[in-house]
Amino acid sequence: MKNKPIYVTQPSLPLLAEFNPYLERIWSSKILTNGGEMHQALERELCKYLGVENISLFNNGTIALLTALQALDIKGEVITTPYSFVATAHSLLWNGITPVFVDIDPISMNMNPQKIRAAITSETTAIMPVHCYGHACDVDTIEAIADEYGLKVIYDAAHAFAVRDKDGKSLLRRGDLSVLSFHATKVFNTFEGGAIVSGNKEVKKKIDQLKNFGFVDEVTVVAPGINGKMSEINAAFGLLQMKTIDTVLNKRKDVAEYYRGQLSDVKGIKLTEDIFFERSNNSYFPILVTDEFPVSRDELYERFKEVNIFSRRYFYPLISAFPMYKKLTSSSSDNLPVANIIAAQVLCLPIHTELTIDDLRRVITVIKAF
Ligand code: T4K
Repeated sequence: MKNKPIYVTQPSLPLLAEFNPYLERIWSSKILTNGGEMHQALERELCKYLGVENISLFNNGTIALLTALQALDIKGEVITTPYSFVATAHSLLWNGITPVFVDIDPISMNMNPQKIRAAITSETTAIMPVHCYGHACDVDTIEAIADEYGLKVIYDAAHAFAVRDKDGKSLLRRGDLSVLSFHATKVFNTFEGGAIVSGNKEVKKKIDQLKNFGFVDEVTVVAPGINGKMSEINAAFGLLQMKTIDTVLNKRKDVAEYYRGQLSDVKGIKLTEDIFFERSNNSYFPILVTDEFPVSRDELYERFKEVNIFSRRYFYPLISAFPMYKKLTSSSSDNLPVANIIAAQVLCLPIHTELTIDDLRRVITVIKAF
């Protein structure tokens, strides 16, 4: 008999019975969407919990990214990272913007700020870095360069729920906007969902209009907006998830600490270092399988699969390798040497709240068997 499957992630779910009272309220109000009671309550609770001024909820992180670019009127070229989920760059293409990829830093695996200046042209209007795996970018350096050249900064913070920066404050308050994903695979999930964190009320107002077709009132449309609204059912689920988020973060921390303890001295396995932040959310547990390990990253990935363990190669292939990006000058491997190496070595181990100690031992046993 095969062992039970272990997935790279599983959503943390409350008891179904706990969700029923929320559903009953929605059923009796008959308000299903368009900024109802649950939606407003979740925006308030998230602002309080995350320590930010303004949040606009969305139906997913990708539509939130598209809208963030529209809200700041970003055009021309945007400097970004090839080492991310493809939605980061797709949000640029959908807005008619050309992504310009710069290489990543080998330690943080985030955009290397030292590479930004050389990528700036007269067409550049913004920088879109990603806090990959919830690891904070070097925000001070990125924002200093942006200020010098008059560029906007939109962080793809899809992985960075509740991450604090080195001052102990919310990482999400940095830059002009930060975009979150509340997808089922994320630390905090609303089934599907996302949000934009903005620093001022005027921008939030614009974002809220854009996610509602551009309506300002019943008869006035000021922009070609989109339908990016989060439904009441998703918002209600988010309110319920807020009750357990600290337990979820602590459990993830325990898993990460176990892996670190077990893997720190395995020859050929390199662990990431948390350098720029004080509180990580452990949304992923990436390891690098280097040449010193007895088998390749892909052989280890396949071995895991044989024993019903589903690790993932986030983020391989690089975004720049996909057909719609391949022809860009900035996609050449000469321009992205570090990203190419990391993408060939990375493997994300299972990390979520449902993992038992036996599950974790199974993962470690596979690695140590080589
Ligand atoms: N920017 C960044 C940096 C992102 O990482 C993402 C999304 C976005 C933007 C866009 O945000 P959203 O528009 O998605 O809100 C997943 C997710 O679909 C995607 O949200 C996420 N990043 C990306 C990194 O991963 P897949 O194709 O790897 O997911 P999938 O379906 O293979 O799921 C992985 C594992 O999770 C499964 O083996 C089992 C488990 N799982 C998955 C789902 C969907 C569950 O247990 N339950 C579920 O409902 O893309």
